[in-house]
Amino acid sequence: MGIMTIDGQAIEFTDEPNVLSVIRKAGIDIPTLCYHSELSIYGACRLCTVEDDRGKTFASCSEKPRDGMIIYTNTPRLMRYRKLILELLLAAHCRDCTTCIKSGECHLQELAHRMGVHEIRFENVREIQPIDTSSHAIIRDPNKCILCGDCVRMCDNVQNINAIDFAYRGTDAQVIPAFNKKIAETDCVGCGQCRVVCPTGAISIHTNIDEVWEALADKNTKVIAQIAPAVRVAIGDNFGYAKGENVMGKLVGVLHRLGFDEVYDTSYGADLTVVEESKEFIERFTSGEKMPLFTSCCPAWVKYCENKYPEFVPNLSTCRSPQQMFGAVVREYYKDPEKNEGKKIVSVSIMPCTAKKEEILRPESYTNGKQDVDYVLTTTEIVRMIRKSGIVFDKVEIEAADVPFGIGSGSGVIFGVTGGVTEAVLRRLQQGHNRVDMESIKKSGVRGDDGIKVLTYNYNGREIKAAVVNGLANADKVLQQIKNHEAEYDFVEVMACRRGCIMGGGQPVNAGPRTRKARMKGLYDTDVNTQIKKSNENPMILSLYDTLLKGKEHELLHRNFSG
Ligand code: HC1
Ligand code: SF4
Repeated sequence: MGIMTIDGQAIEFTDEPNVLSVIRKAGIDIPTLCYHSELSIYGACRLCTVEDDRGKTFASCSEKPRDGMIIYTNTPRLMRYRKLILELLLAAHCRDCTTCIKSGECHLQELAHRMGVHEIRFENVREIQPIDTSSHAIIRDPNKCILCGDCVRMCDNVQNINAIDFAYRGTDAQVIPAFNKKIAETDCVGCGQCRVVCPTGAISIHTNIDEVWEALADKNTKVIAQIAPAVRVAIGDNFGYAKGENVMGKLVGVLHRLGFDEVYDTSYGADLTVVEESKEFIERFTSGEKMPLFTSCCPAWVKYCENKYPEFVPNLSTCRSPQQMFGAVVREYYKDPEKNEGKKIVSVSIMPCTAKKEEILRPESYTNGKQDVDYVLTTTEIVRMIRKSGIVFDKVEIEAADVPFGIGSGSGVIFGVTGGVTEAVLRRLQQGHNRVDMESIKKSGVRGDDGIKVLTYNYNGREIKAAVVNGLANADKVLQQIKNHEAEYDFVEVMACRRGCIMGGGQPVNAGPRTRKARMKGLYDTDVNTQIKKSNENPMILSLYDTLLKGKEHELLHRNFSG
């Protein structure tokens, strides 16, 4: 603890990790390009450089706060310095800003405007590099990379994958996959978290917007949408709503206006997953085989497990993810000529996640050798489509999702936040279903945004020990514990993205702690306002088991993992 003077203001600090955090505490939004509070400090961009009372300059992100420090953040020298840094960065950057996918959201562009960089005195001598479109999740454009290293540290520190790294030196330096491979040839799991922290358009979403426009325009096609839980609380603030507000009703209305014939809710698919996964869990818990059971609804996690821990593949639940269960059920439902009206069915899912684009292509999730979901659009892509259409989001009347697949329980909705799958499964196992029963599960330690949470639950006199994990580096720690017999669990939920799908790689960017909390609260509030709390009490699910799913549970709802 101590006091430092920032631009003449006395500011107290306690456990702030660096001078930059104290400056931000003082209400000064000092520019940075390579600083993220959750990543290791790199100190490369130097934009956060400040000056002390003796005229010494230093990067505030990599300096510890000391009692009695006197610093200045906005002297003419610093202003000139920052402008020069940006000018140099822009000099080595491709300048197709008007057509860049990141235009309007690009942090470099924003800072250049803020710092008054309106001309660049230097010539761009960097050689043009090929764009890597090999991944179905992300696209890498090295010509837009400013070498801040944010993606490298995200992929390493948070996801423990190291699919990309710095290569070469000096003006030849680049961020590339090892041995200059294509990104699809690496261990990349498609989580898109590198894209979330990339300040420019160097990493972007592999978009499927054009294919979906085409389907929407085709009169002989019935286009079906499913909306994932985490989308509804992340899209509204792009159209003037409060952060985290659930705008599902508006979104359904907008999608109908865009031309989607039926708009359903992936929470329905999540309810199916809960019913199937709970059944599978109890079978394994009773027999003791293939324990602990790992959830398998996050495709980036599944890929990570296959790549790095193939010995644990049998522990993954055989359940398809909610997206895939939903896709299979929808495909089956529309086989009926009365339902498809003689039209081709195009199934589109609206997801917070880039890895879902790869999941739809995994053959073990196909039904009878056929792909179920045709396209995945991320929240970011659907925002772009809505903007392009000119539809004014808040002018559209709210609408309910369509039947029969538009009703999800509260359990299905909370899938979008870390701990949601575990909480939903425990609800399923709980005998009662009143407020008190639900409250006891909520208080079990399943909620909150810690990277690893451990909890126990009493099931018929036997203790179930569960671990709830988010972030793949955290998953790695838990897998190592299990492997080394340092911990024993019965049920392990893993979501690759920190805090779960609400922070997925396809969500709109620039989401700080306030946004994270608001999205989390948005989903939990939705659950509170949903009368059906347990997946197995969703009447639309129950009727499905007696009709379309009869004898087809395995064919439509389960898969076989490779490895
Ligand atoms: Fe998710 Fe899931 S919760 S994986 O985060 O299990 O993407 O929202 O749709 O499939 O339901 C994502 C979210 C999503 C699936 C569900
Ligand atoms: Fe790494 Fe995920 Fe980016 Fe792939 S998508 S490079 S795994 S952060």
